[in-house]
Amino acid sequence: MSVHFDTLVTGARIATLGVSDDYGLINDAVIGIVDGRIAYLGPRSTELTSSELVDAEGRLLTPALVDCHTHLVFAGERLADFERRLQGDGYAEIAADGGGIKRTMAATRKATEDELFDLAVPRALWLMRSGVATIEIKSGYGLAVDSELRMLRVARRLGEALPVTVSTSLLGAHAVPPEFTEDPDGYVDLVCEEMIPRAAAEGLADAIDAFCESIAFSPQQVERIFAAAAAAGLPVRLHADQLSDLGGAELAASHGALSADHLEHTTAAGLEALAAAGTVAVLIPGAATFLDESQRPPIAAMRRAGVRMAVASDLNPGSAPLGSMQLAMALAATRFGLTPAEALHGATRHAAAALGMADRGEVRLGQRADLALWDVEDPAALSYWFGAPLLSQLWIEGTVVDGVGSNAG
Ligand code: DI6
Ligand code: FE
Repeated sequence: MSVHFDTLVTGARIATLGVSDDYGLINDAVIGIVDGRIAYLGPRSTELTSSELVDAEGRLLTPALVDCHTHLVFAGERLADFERRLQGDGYAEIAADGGGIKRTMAATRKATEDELFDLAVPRALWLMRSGVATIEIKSGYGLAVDSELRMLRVARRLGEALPVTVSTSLLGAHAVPPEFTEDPDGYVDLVCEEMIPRAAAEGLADAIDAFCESIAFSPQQVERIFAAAAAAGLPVRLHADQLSDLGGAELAASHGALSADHLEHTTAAGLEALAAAGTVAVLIPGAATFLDESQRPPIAAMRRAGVRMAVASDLNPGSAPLGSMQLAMALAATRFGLTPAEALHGATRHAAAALGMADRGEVRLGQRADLALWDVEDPAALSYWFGAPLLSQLWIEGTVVDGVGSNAG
């Protein structure tokens, strides 16, 4: 009796990531795809037939990558800030005198929805060319009700116009906008009483995020935002302990956050809280590298505490103009000391967990057929090459994405 598939991929070295601390490699297994799902994973046999047949010729196949932290919808670049930083000015210093997030806010508020969309499409394509099939996108450059919702609408449109899955986070609490300089708590009221309820009612946000930092929002203000998220039935995530330790990890964990992101300054107590809550630590080596921060997140302690570590690009105009998850993995290895296996788990399985998605991030029966075929054989090569385009072919929900890999098609 023959079994028919939409697609069969033969001859791949498959990094299944089905084991927690290694690649879970299987050589020369066959993957069968039906209706966008992995329907077979096992030995080759003459009974397996398919509409499409792909011979991987010994190349590496992994789950498609998941970028679980980006700010890729924005207008205006920050080249003036960049040049100032190269002259020695600090990120917080530039933010304090008119640059930083507020500079991007001014440009983003002026842009129309169509303009923001047109600017964001190529950035999403950059990530897809590095093997990404799922992208989290935050708002946070509107800092007013209408412009924040506009950013989320653009993110939703990207998910409809492109084959990638887009997961959205409302980051109204990214910075205090100029109208509220004298009344930051008044701005938090606006986030809690208008932005979050409207984003929830209009189905625009999959999660609520906040930036907990001395230059942004205090733990007390974040508490209020998280309470409003809970009232709206939305999960939370947090930019925590990036530039200083304000107890952001403990705060995120105490609200059962999906993820706590950055964590350069997190203490042992914070890591234990994350492990106990099952909150994923999202590592962002691109921002630490671009800002030339010497403080690294406590990776060894994360391992000891059993915290799941994801890796993300943070694609944004200020701290991480980084358009490649492969480069994010390479930086996670070289700058933060992750093993290449940890970096790959971090860019797939754990990143999916950071988005609350259980249907992707591994090569296993029943998972979405979001798969990346690479022009390498050894999975460590993905964390070794800096910015080389190694993607051969990308499938999203079982369908080949044209124009993003070296395999013309
Ligand atoms: N942390 C970051 O690294 C980005 N946002 C945040 O909360 C920076 C965003 C920017 O500078 O535009
Ligand atoms: Fe960020």
